[in-house]
Amino acid sequence: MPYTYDDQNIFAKILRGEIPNNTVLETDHCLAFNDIQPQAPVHVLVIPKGPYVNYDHFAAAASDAEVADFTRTVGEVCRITGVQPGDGGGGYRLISNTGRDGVQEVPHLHVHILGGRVMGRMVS
Ligand code: IU
Repeated sequence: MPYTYDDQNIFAKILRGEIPNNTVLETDHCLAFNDIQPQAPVHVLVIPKGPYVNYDHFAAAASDAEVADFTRTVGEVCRITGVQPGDGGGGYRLISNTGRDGVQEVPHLHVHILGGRVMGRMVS
């Protein structure tokens, strides 16, 4: 599936520094920042710096270095924010809304990290 990246999307503007963000962590290939409408005590978005529309696009087109950095950044943010699961406690939920049926709003890949409270069961 070919993807056309819209460089006017809000996360592209954040990456270019045109819109401020509350950064949690920046790496060579990723930016992690607090969601402006948090749904949990910890609600961080992790995005790649590369122009990837969604998870499907990223999985097919990103380099191994980008994929590795993304995965490690998610883990590092969980450690920094204190939501990583210990012995029987903590933990978090990862969500990446993808495409129309996933009800993705911003067309730049992002993974939501949600934590700091017990999540509800996923029913929809
Ligand atoms: P979605 O998976 O595309 O639905 O999530 C988009 C998220 O981006 C949503 O949780 C918004 O609150 C968040 N967000 C943001 O953090 N900063 C912004 O300027 C905008 C949206 I617009």
